[in-house]
Amino acid sequence: MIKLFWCERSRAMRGAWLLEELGVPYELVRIDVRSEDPKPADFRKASPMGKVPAIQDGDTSLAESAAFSLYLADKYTDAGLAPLPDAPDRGDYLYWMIYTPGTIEPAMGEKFSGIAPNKLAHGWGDFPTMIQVLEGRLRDRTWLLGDSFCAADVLVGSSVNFMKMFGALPDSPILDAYLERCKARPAFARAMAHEAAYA
Ligand SMILES: N[C@@H](CCC(=O)N[C@@H](CS)C(=O)NCC(=O)O)C(=O)O
Repeated sequence: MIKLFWCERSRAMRGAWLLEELGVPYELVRIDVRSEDPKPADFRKASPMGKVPAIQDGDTSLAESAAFSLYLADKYTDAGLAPLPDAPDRGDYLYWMIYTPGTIEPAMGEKFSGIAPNKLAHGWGDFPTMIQVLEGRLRDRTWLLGDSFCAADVLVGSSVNFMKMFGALPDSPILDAYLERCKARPAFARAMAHEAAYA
């Protein structure tokens, strides 16, 4: 069975959410990333940076939520969370899969750390443009690819949730409505239920 290396109140929620959306059984392995205690060897192998979430699936183990989400959504293709490689929206899908690690997260770092925006020099653009581009994408769409929910919605939806929780989300009816749609998904609620044990 797939192991999900997970910690409460962390980005690991998105790993649980994806696995719940896929309907794949998994074992939740809690790693307390806030403690200095030595971590198990299988976790250290999966996550050289010592970060959650990470997964182990047989001989394959990897961290970085976008990386393992690509892996899982392609492996469990019947769940319909990833367009097939030759589908017309595969390019859009890949772009939005990488929007979280490539653009949202560094732009959040810019905002939280008070780094001066410099979209010419910074690979992620800047925080206001990141929000503007996301709003533009979701203005007339239910989900990032239109009518069908995909794995990129797990990554981006969880990032929007994160920004909302930390007061970093500007006033945005478009992103607020998107977040409500994400939260209304039964798989989101099942992933959040893991948190309750550590509240
Ligand atoms: N880019 C990573 C970010 C993961 C990450 O930063 N996880 C944090 C918790 S939210 C962590 O494990 N921090 C512990 C540490 O770095 O020691 C991903 O998307 O999976």
